[in-house]
Amino acid sequence: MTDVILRRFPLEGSPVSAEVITAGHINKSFLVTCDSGRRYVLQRVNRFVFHDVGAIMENLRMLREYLHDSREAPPMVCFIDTVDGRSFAEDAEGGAWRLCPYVENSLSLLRPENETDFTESALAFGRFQYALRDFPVERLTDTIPRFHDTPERFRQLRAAMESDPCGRRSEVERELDFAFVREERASVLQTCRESGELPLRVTHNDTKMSNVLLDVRTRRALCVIDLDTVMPGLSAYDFGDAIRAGAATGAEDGAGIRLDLTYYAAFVHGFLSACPHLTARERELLPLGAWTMTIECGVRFLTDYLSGDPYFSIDHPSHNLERACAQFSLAADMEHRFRDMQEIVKR
Ligand code: GN1
Ligand code: MG
Repeated sequence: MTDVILRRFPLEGSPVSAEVITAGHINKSFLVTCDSGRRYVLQRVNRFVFHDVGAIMENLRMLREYLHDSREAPPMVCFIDTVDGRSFAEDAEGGAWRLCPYVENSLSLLRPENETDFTESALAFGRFQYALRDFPVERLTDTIPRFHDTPERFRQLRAAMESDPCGRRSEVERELDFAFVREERASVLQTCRESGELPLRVTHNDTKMSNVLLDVRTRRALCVIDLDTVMPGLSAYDFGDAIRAGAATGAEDGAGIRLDLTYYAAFVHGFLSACPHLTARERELLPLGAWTMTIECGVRFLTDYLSGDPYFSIDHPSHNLERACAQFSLAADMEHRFRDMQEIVKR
């Protein structure tokens, strides 16, 4: 399949290999090497998740154009148009494929290896948000509507629980209780968004460490990647999702994970220094953002488990349940350390 698709793109040389890149739960990616030595990343976008690939590519085009002249902006990866001038190619089954140059001498870490790595990711996501602070957010299409609308995620969980299509509900009563007693607090950000108390920003919305490329030698951030969910959002989403994924004591599916406050502080430092434009209220709600994104992610994993795992790719049948439990364990630990989390932001 990749051979046929690659013919639709103007490559430097002929492709000699296409290896699967295993990172990511949604899209399928390949590292393509050409006989010229040039390397590319070829991606098949998951259309079950992203219904309008054209809208994603149009968002990215607008952002690239806007950032083009800005000196402070971190570089964005550029997708390569097909030979017939389209932003992506379609295969016979309706799959959507796109291509970008592979960033040589770069490194994508699943988790930060030290605090400096994590601060670098905070600087990269913070600079991205700062550089786009005056971009008219309303011009961006919501590529996944209500993506971080936490109350909506709870409604989806309730629906999956009630229909219980796989008969898994009885296994997860404890996790359901854990989630639903937190529903009200987890809805606070959405309420602030709707009331206008928090401003809409251009946000990345999937700010895990692996979505920043680091220079292999200097370990400085080169650019942010995985821009499919760049949409109007809250600064707390980007801060929060990064903490959820990178300031935990273990992997996203690791049993009993907790918050590492040293990593948390390293991220706060980088993010706030890159984002001097945040309002006092935005800064104040960053810790709540970390907790909310963690609960929300747990709710999404649990919903997917109850639904028979249609959304996130899994390694084994109970994977989404393990992920949900890990997120809830992390959120519970944040509740114990919430004062410290707030103090660190204030300082
Ligand atoms: C998904 O595909 P990936 O790994 O970049 C998901 C994120 C979740 C993340 C959890 C479009 O991201 O929202 O936080 O898994 N992306 C989408 O690891 O749903
Ligand atoms: Mg992603």
